[in-house]
Amino acid sequence: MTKAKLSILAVFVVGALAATFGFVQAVSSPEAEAAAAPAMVKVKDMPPGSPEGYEPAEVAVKAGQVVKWKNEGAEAHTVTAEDGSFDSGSMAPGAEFQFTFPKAGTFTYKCTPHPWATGTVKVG
Ligand SMILES: [Cu+2]
Repeated sequence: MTKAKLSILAVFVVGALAATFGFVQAVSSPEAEAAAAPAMVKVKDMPPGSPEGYEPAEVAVKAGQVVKWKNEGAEAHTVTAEDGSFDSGSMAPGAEFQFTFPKAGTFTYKCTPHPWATGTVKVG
């Protein structure tokens, strides 16, 4: 076998190993299991000055878990991270938004049109 053919073979073998490893990791990771059960947050209307609006205002999840918000109010709302890591954009009444939290930390968010209403996601 020529050197060129050997290096093509080597690239193929390394690629196949990487693909297999990636597949096994995706199937068996705790993230994949946690993702099966999203945490739900209801979004309610937000009277001026009231800090309430997200119910519950704080949820605790594991890294890799999904949090799902549903607008149960009569007005449009958003779910907008203070650090910019996620943003639902305007959610019409009945609309849903979900986000997967990849790593541990405390993430606060607010409603852009009603910034007095805030929520927190604690990722362990
Ligand atoms: Cu709002």
